[in-house]
Order: sequence, then C-alpha cells, then structure tokens
Amino acid sequence: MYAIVRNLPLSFASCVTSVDNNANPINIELAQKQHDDYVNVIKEHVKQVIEVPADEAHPDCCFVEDNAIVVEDKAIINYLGAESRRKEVSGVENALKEVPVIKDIVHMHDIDPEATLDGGDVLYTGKHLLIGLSHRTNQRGADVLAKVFSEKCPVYTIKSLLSHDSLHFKCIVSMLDDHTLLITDHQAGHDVQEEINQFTNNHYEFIRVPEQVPSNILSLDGGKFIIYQQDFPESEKVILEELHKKRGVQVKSLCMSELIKADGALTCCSILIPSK
Ligand code: CIR
Repeated sequence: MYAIVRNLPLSFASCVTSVDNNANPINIELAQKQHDDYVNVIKEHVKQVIEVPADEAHPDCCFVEDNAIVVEDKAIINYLGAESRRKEVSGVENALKEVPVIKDIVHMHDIDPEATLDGGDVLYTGKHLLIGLSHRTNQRGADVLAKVFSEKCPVYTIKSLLSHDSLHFKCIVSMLDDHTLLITDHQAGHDVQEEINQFTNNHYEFIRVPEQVPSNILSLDGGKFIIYQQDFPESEKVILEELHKKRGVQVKSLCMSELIKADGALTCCSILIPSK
C-alpha cells in the first residue's frame, strides 16, 4: 500500500469552509499537530508514505483526497469544484508519478473542460466506483470518471446527496471493506443507502452511526484497522460495538477538531493506493 499525504500550510486558516469559525478560529499549531498525529498513524500501517510539501498559496492543499482518483493502475487528476483549489493538484500529480503501480495519469480538464469533481465525492470500494453529485461534483465530472474507469469496475452516479446540505458524498458514507460501508443515520444517509442498494443489488452491509462527522472513517489494512473521529460518543458506541467487538476491527480515535473547522474529514487527508 502507498499513501500520499500533504503537509498543512501556515495559510490553512484561510481555507474554503462553510463553518462559521469567528467565535472559535482555527488554531494553526493545533491543526498541524492533529495532522501530524494522523500521518503518524498512517505510517504505522502503510509502508510507503509519500509526503508532499505544503503549498502556502493553497490553504486547502492538505486535503489531497480531492485532487485525484486512482483505480488500479490509472489515475485521473481532478478539476476541483472550488476555483481557489484548482491549482493545488500539481503537487499530488508529482507524487503519483512516484508510485510504481500507476502507469497512466490523465487530466479531467483535458477530457471535458466543463467537468468538475472533488475526490471527496468518490468512493472506490474495490468492487464499485460510487460518485455522489454535489455542489462540487457535476454530472460531467461523473461522466468523465465513467468513461475513464468503466473498463475497470462498474461506475454509478448517486444523485440524492444534492437535495441535502452536505459538502461531499464521503461526509455521509465511507468504507470499512469491500462489502461493508459506514453511513450516517440522517435522512441523507438513508437516501444515499437506498440508491447504492438499487445500483449494487444490495451488495453492501451498512452500519449506521447517529452523527454525520463520524460516518467518515479511514480504513487501513483491508478493513482490519480504522481511524475514527474522537468526541462523538454516540457514534463511538456503535463503532466500538459493531466494528471492534463484533468484527474484531482494531480502532484508533483521533481528535481532528481544527480540520473539522475547515470542513475536513478523515479520508480527505490521504490518497491510499494498493500496491497491486
Ligand atoms: C474544501 O472546502 O474544499 C476544504 N476546506 C475541505 C475539503 C475536504 N475534503 C474532503 O472531505 N474530501
């Protein structure tokens, strides 16, 4: 397994965010510590971690997940939904060039200049590529992924997220393993689950957590180890019971309060690439 991460810039507090941080501004030192903790846990589980230097001109550059989609030996460099983030992708593209399994890198913008897509809207489970349309990801972005990746696996576009107030698809649902997904118990989660079930013929087992933020976990070691968000006790109960006790998943909680203020989740700070 390879992981690409990117250091948090000092300009991070100028990130794009929907959160009103006036009363409780982002603490940059704490944000850097939280990001370091995250990277250190990844390093314990992933042999090859490529660390891209921070780009001060792009406050959101640590959210590398949005930059590119990788399926097997092919990568696509996204054209991000937020204009201020569009040029941050070059650092991640250079890192992808260092990953030996990746043989082909294409640019979304070259295929369709009207397409936009953030990686936070794309869940690749190993069996299916699920794309949630959002205010960042348009139908044309989803069409580009279908064109590029449909020879690798079935590609489905999930539309119900658009009627909910959620930044990214993976703010609602994330993956434990190739047949188990974690999803928020809010209406958005129910709607998304129904659509995924229809497309995949009920392939996935869903574990529902009561809150939205903790429905985004980072799964490593093929689902044997996860990182989850601290400070959400109701969801933590479900994670400990359903994942740890019943399924024997090893779990580690991290406090990512300063990244949450930037609308950041756990998956968004890394790109994970299986070695084969
Ligand atoms: C943004 O609004 O684009 C960033 N502040 C947060 C991106 C988080 N990305 C993700 O969840 N995949």
